[in-house]
Amino acid sequence: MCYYEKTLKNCLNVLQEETKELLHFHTKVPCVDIEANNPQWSWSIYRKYVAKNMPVVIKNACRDWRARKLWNIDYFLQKIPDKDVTVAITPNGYADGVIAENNTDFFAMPEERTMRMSEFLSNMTAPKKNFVCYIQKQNSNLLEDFKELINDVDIELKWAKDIFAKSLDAVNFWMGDERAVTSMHKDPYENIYCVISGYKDFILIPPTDLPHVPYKYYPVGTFKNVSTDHYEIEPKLRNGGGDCDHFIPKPQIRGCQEIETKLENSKYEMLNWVSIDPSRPDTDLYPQFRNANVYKVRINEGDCLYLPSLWFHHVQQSHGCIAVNYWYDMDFDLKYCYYKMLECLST
Ligand SMILES: O=C(O)CCC(=O)C(=O)O
Repeated sequence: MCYYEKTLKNCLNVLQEETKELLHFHTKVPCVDIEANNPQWSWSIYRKYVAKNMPVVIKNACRDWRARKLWNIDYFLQKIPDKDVTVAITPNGYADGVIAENNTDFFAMPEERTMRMSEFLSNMTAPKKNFVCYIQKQNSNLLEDFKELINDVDIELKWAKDIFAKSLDAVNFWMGDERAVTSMHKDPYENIYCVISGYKDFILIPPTDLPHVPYKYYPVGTFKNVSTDHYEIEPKLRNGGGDCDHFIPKPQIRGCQEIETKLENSKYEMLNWVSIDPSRPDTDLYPQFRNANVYKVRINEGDCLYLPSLWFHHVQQSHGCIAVNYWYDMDFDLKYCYYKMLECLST
C-alpha cells in the first residue's frame, strides 16, 4: 500500500470512528410528539435534529388531517374515479432499482402509464401477478395532479416552514402496492414524510457512511409493455436525449481513467447507483457494508418522519399505503462541501 493509500485509509477510519461516537447514543431513530401550537417546539426540533442532520419521527404530526378520515379506496372511487393518473408499473416492484436481465444488471426505470384512478384502485383491491402499480411521481403531483385532494391535508405545514425558513419545493402523493420497493438512494432535500394510511418501513444510513455503501455503474433501461405475462427492459442509448443529471459522469470520477474509458465506450447510458439491497444485504460480496450504521424505522399512520438531506433511504410499505411528503431544498452549506469531498475520497 503506498503512502497516499495509507493516508486515505486512515482518514476514512477517523470518519468511521467519529461517526460511531456521534451516533452511539442513538440505537434507534428518536421519536417526539408534535406540539404544533408551541412556537418554541419548532426551534427545539431545529436545534436537536435539523441542525444536526439527524432523523426524527414526529408522532401525530398528521393525525388530525381530514385526509386521515377520508382517504381510502372508496373515497377516491367516489371523488376522482375518472381522473387520469400517472402510475409507475414494474413486474417486480423495483422501480428505479437494479435488476438482472440476460446476465446483465440494469438500473431499471418503471413503465409510466396513464390510467384512470378507478383502474389503479382496482389494481390495489385485486393485485395482479407480475404487475405492480405505484403512484410515485415526484413532480409535486399532489399540487399538480390531485388538486381535488389538496384541502384534505395541511398544505402549509407551518412548523416545517418555520424550521426550514423557505418555501416548499414539492409536495408528493404516494399510493401503492406492498410489493413496491424504493431502492436505496439519497436526495438533496429536507424531507417531511407523512403517512396518512397504513405504514412505511424505512431503512436509513447516514451520509457519513458513504464509504461503506457500495456503488456501481449500471446501464440504464426502462420497463416496457409490462403485463401479467410479459415485460421487456429497453436499454437507453447514449446521447439519446437523457434529461437527468444522474446520467452525466459525476465529477468525482473525473481523473479515474478506467471508469471514464468504460463509460465512453458504453453504448448505453450509465448510472452510478447503490449496488446493495439493505433489506437483504450480501455482506460476503460487499464486506464494507458491515461497517454501515443501519437504522430501521416504521412510520405509522398519523405520524411523520423528518428525513434529513443526503441520508440514504430504502422504503417499503403496507398494501395500499397512502402518504404525502414535503420536500424543501437542502442548504448547500459546509456539510455539503464536506460531503462532496467524501464522494471523491470514496470512489
Ligand atoms: O415512499 C417511497 O416509496 C419513497 C420515498 C422517497 O424516496 C422520498 O420521499 O424521497
